[in-house]
Amino acid sequence: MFYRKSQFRLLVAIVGSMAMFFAAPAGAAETLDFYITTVHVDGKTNIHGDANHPPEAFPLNQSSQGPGVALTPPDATGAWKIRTFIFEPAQIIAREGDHIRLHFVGVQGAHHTIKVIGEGVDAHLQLDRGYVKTVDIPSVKTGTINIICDDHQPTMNAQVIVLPAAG
Ligand SMILES: [Cu+2]
Repeated sequence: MFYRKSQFRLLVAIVGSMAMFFAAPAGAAETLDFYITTVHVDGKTNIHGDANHPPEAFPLNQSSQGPGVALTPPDATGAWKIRTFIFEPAQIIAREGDHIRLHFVGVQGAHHTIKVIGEGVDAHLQLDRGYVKTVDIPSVKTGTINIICDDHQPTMNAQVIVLPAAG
């Protein structure tokens, strides 16, 4: 067979792209974007009761759990609240070799001091409300990556669970 040069180049390109397609193993590494939002959850009630609640006593004997769980005693009207800080989502699954990007979205809480620690990862960031900050991990390793907010312990934690690559 005889091909003109331009036809030959085209043929090489097509065969080359097919080879790449067939060479890609099942379960090949992916690029994954995860958005992790800062959240606080509030429970509000009143020692005298209100339109939505029966009377609820303030938990006087509850020992402090740290800044991640804040109890605000009853005000002059008897209203009191509990607030806890969390990441949403708190658990993420990836596979060995995946390229993952963790985008932290500051929605609730004025400020968070966040660390992302695992095999080959040691990132520290300051996150103010209204900002999005990204931790880019080009190739994750099997194991656990811990995400911790130093400002809101013991509750504000998350994990990336990295499973072995698919066979
Ligand atoms: Cu925090």
